[in-house]
Amino acid sequence: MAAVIPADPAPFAFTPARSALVVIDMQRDFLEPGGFGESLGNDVSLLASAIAPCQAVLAAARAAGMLVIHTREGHRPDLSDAPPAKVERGPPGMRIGDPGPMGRILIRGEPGHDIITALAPIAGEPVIDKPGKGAFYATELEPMLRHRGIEALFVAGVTTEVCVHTTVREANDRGFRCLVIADACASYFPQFHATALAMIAAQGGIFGWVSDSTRIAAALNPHREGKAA
Ligand code: TIU
Repeated sequence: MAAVIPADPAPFAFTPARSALVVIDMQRDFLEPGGFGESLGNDVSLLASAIAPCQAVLAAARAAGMLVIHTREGHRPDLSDAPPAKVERGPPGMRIGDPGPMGRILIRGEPGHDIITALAPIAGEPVIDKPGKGAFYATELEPMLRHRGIEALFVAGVTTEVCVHTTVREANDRGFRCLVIADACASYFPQFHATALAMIAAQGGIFGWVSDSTRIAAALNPHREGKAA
């Protein structure tokens, strides 16, 4: 059954069975001290505001029986999937692949690459490992969505203007309608967060819609599994 969520610039219509929640890169490497985010000179505490809203939309999506997908940004231990243009960011000795307090920075299998405990995936939720900023680049995400008939994405995670934006732009070009969950996203730069959200909703929703976790959880509530909706 179709439902509607209040959103900017216009209400967002969706069918839970044809929608997925995508939680982008809520990893220790970005949210905790000693990881990739801090190595780039950022105050990682600025991302904590997204955790509780992510928990709220995860709970609502799971209760509604929606597909939930998590992503992680990271690279192979031999860095064969990491372009030099990316590795060369940040100070030498604190770059991708260098050792840090949570293991090698932004490397798959290291403690820093894990999704934070508060948002850990549960059984049956696919985790997409991505080498780039966008979740569609060099991953299985698009066929995974097509096989399940997904046409709308609810997008949360970090950072708003980097991996969330890139993923939403990729999704929009592939024909998916994206609802970005403002308070479930965060940036090391609050002004970039605000501007990135404004950019999505501007021009009549040039590549998406913007809403928040409260409005989304309220809209999903009548669709809880086992309830008539
Ligand atoms: N640095 C920054 O803002 N973001 C990233 O490097 N990756 C993600 O956004 N996940």
